Amino acid sequence: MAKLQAKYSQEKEYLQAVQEVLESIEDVYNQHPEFEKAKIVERLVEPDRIFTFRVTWIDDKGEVQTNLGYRVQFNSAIGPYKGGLRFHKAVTPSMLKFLGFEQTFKNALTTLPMGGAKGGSDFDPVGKSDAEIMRFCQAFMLELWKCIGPDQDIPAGDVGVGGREIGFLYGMYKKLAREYNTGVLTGKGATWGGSILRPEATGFGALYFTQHLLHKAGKDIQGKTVALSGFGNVAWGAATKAKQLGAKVIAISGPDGVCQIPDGITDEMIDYMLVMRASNRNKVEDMAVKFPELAKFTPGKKSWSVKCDIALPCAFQNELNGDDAKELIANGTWCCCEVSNMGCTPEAIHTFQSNGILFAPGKAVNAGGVATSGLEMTQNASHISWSAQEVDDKLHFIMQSIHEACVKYGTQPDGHIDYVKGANIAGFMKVATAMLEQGII
Ligand code: 2IT
Repeated sequence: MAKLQAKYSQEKEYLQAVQEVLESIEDVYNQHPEFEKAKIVERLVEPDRIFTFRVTWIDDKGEVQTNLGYRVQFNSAIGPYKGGLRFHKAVTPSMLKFLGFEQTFKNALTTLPMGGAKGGSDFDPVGKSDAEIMRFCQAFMLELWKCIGPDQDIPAGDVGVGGREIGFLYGMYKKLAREYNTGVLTGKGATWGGSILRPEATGFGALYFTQHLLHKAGKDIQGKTVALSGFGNVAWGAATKAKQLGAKVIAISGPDGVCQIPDGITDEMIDYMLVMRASNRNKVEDMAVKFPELAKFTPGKKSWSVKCDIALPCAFQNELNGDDAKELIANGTWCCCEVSNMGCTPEAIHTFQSNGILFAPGKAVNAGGVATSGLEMTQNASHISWSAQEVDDKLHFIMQSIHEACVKYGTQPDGHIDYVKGANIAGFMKVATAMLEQGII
């Protein structure tokens, strides 16, 4: 860790993600001298390769714009590179390295054979027209297509990249590669190889995981209040399933503030989240404008200021800090499942764990998204399409398996379950064993 800190002193998110995993696996690592001999950790913390490219496109005013594009192929020990693309103004190599590193362990937890990757651009979708989004996606693919393939590297969506963007990206990929294998990207439209339930999968899977966690702790989600952050694809899926399971979603949020919904979110409001996301306005206030009787907007506040039983960060890394965790606990919150990647700061996780709050990390909770991408790849490779029921059954089974793996590796001598350790050790053991068996490469 000290060596990495010296070498990558500017890469805060990457160092944070690596530190959490290395702390979790220390004891297990020391029990396996063969890992040390093969320098598994030294190899595992470095991406296999990073592609960096310039993306130039023309905006609606006719002005030339230039952004940077990246693809971080992190680890291929258990399968081809797999992970999303993030379009956000704050994207840096550090951010994508942390996400690719996390993805490697998350994908290992899914039970499916997928390595870890991440990519994206510092392109800011906020305020962009559909035509600008299309031209950017096409320009991005002009470079990316050489790096990817259905058996090499399979990108998908992440923050700022949803079904619309995947459509534009796939259209350009076909033109360039003259390859018509839809398996090169996941999160596609339902009529051209997309899996039913992929849009819902991250949020649904997160709620299935939360159900298992609560059940193990002798609790039930029925009738509980849930505060979640964001209003994008992940928050939408989480709100949908939370409501279906009988919970009351009383807060959603955006970069502009929080919307409190004291009587619980309605189906119409959940549908409106999709409209808000597609508008590229990035303002949660729009919910309160549309539903003034049901939602109250407070600028500058987070969902963590709202009294709730269960907190579900669904937006961005480090969106819930130590002070937020203290505020939640003071307001009676007793469970936090991280749905965003690294949504909680180390201080927040420490605060939750030392106060006996049920806590589970993103790489376990949100793995249903990429798992369903894996199911999409399977359907594409066999030229078939499963029903919603079939996909949902498989997603259920995968989330249950991930929960069991966390329990297996995370149960402490005093009987309590450390889900952070459990997820990290379970993912690590699978990747490390595969690396060991494949020799020094
Ligand atoms: O963080 C994630 O797991 C994703 N953005 C989904 C990746 C994927 O390949 O479906």
